[in-house]
Amino acid sequence: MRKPPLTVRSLRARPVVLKLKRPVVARIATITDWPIILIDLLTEEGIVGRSYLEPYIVKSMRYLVPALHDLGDMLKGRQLSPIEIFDAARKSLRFVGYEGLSMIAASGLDMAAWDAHAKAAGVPLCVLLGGSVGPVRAYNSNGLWLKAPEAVAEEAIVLRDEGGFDGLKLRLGRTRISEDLATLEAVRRTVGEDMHLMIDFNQGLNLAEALERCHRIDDHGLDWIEEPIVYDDLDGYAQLASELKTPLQIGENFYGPRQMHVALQKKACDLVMPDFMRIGGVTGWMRAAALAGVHGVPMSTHLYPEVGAHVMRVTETAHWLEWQDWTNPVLQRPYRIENGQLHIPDVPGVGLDWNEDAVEAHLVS
Ligand code: SMN
Ligand code: MG
Repeated sequence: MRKPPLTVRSLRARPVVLKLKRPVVARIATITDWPIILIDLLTEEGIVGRSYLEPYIVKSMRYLVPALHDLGDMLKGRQLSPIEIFDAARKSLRFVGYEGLSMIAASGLDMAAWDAHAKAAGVPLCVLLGGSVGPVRAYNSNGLWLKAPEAVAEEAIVLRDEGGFDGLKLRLGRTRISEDLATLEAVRRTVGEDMHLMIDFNQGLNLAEALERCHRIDDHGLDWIEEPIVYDDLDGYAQLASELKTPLQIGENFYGPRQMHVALQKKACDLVMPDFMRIGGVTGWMRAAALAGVHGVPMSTHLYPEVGAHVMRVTETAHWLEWQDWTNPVLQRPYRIENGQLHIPDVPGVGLDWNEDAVEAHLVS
């Protein structure tokens, strides 16, 4: 007999801040403190849906946490059907705009709702979505920020050996091109020709600089060049994509599938890598994955490796999962990485549980 649907009881959002083991040092920002909002979506039936958000900026949690609580209050008593919940959350914020913080809050809620939904069905999320539990190919994105070339090359070995990875992402955008080139060469010398190397400029260049730098690294056998210029300059991206041989990667700043549609229409990139807190959680990802499939564009994840692993199992053009372990300290059972692959735990839902001692130690108000 069909089980009755879950009913939303309340939402709890808790802000924590972790010190990054390897601080983010990019052209546009340095981040030492990593904000995480832990979301628990409680139901009348006792099932708890869990997700988290990583909004980059600690103070942003001061407005995101109340927004999440408001959504929880609004949805109290409602049937927990993830797509309906997501659409209701977005529509409730339509007058302040669909993007930015509205989308981030709705995405966090959405991921928790899908977790609860899969738990109620008693299956891992990837199974609920029509797939199976299995490994997902990942590259290590835990470091390789803007440091001296030799230091980056040394760290590349450490990151490779953290999980037998055959893909690494390094960041470029140093003051001088020569320093970027020296870093690329040092890393390549150290890890060898077989290592897949992705590079990320984190939006640090203007178009003229990007044209010059990207052409200079275009023959380095890179898997992709990511976000060389400000994320919303799609005309600039279209020019870069048409000139470069190396695949151009964007997407972590798409707010919803429609922005991805516009980027694909403009031929602004060769690859896409939506971020779960901006694309619209699992619901937004699945809608975007259909678009990527239609266009034949390889699709990678950005942050959120746990939920990312589940949806990659059912993504037609699944490419690379971005592995980042920055949330691991507050997780009860961090996902296992082996031979460069992420292994999904065979448990109902996404498989997120909080390490409450660690949460308590890092909670902020
Ligand atoms: C990134 C991730 C996390 C913090 C800053 C920058 C980056 C990526 O753009 O793609 O990993
Ligand atoms: Mg990036």
